[in-house]
Amino acid sequence: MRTQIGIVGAGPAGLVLAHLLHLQGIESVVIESRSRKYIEERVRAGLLEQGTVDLLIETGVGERLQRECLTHHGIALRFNRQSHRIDFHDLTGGKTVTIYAQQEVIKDLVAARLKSGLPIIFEAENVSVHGFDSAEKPSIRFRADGQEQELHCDYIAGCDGFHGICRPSIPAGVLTEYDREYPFAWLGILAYAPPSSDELVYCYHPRGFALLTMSTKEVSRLYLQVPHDENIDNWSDDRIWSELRLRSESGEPGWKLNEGAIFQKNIAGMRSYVVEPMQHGKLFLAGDAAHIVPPTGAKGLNLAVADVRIMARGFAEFYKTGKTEVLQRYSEICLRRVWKAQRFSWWMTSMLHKFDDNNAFDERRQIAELDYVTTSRAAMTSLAENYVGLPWD
Ligand code: RFL
Ligand code: PHB
Repeated sequence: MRTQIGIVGAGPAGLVLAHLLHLQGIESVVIESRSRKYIEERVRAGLLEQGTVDLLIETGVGERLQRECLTHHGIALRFNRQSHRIDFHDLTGGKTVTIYAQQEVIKDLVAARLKSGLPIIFEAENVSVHGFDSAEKPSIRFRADGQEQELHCDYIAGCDGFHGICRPSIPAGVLTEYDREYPFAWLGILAYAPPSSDELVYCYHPRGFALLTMSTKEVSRLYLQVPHDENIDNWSDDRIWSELRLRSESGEPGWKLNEGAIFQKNIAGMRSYVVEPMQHGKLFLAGDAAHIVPPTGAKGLNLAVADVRIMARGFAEFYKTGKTEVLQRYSEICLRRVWKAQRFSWWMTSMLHKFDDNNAFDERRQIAELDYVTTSRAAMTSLAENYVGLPWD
């Protein structure tokens, strides 16, 4: 089997890349270890930056998104029992963010690709990448439909997420890892309860952080800061609701947390991680395969899309002109944006979470920071422009 670009992973990075390449007339094959059903049903958050939404619409896969999404013009930061709104629309010259779950983006991209008759190989086993750092042509070996197969290609795109095989296939000594783990995790739930507020509410509370967000107008998505090694069995539905009520309490007249049946519960760790460079020979990494952020800034999917936008530009330049200027600078171009998103995600996380080693000084400082961010137009603008997404490059 032969193609121009072999793509490992059918997450947002792999599928958006395959779509952008197709629009440029570049062939690719997507190789995914899970089933179509699994990737289309894996429930993930989906807060999309303005630029991500614009890209999906402009490239013809935003039709259902436009019909079903929820557009948000701002968020609230809540502390000392008071909410403070950050008005993105006003502060960024009309930009907004959009709620549309990640698995819905996946469904739309898979449907578009299959409708065009283009290949995605699901349930590929023993995927491995070869020949990307030598003069020979790269290839991807895997087992599918009961047969060992090999895909020969010009380049490999490693879009296989944080636990994938592409990054670890790069020889030792090439990559430098930058890593920070946080001493807490997020317990997340989905509940059949209409959102209590039209916009997201980020709550700083002496008991720990809480986030009120939503999946649809009928389903709330709610998060609580918990210790990093917390066991989900310690959290009954009653305990979750009582903790959410406490942490989201507000003096606003009429404030009430809407409650309902919880139908999903999980705990996810928090980490900041980057590898440099994001490329080696003819293997290019994108999305979570190269970097992860704590979810407080809602940047993960958006960064994955931003990476593959640059990668697609590089491949287009190569196939049109034979030049590799953009490909050679791929890592450098992406990392400037990645590090700004890392900084923002770390800053939001540090400002809003309770750290066990915080003393009374740190707590006062955190409140002063929140007070500043919600009263200075300059500080609010800085938060807003990062949240809606910095320019692509
Ligand atoms: P993905 O989505 O992990 O996709 C990788 C794909 O590769 C497949 N794979 C393999 N395929 C072949 N061979 C192998 N050996 C393979 N190994 C793995 C996997 O099955 C999968 O299909 O990576 P990608 O494409 O880079 O996309 C990254 C995003 O998914 C991720 O950053 C976001 O989910 C992060 N994230 C959020 N991002 C946002 O932009 N907005 C949000 O609101 C948001 N909220 C979140 C989040 C992540 C969270 N968790 C679970 C940490 C909230 C949470 C709680
Ligand atoms: C979500 O909707 O699940 C979500 C929103 C914003 C975040 C993280 C998660 O910062």
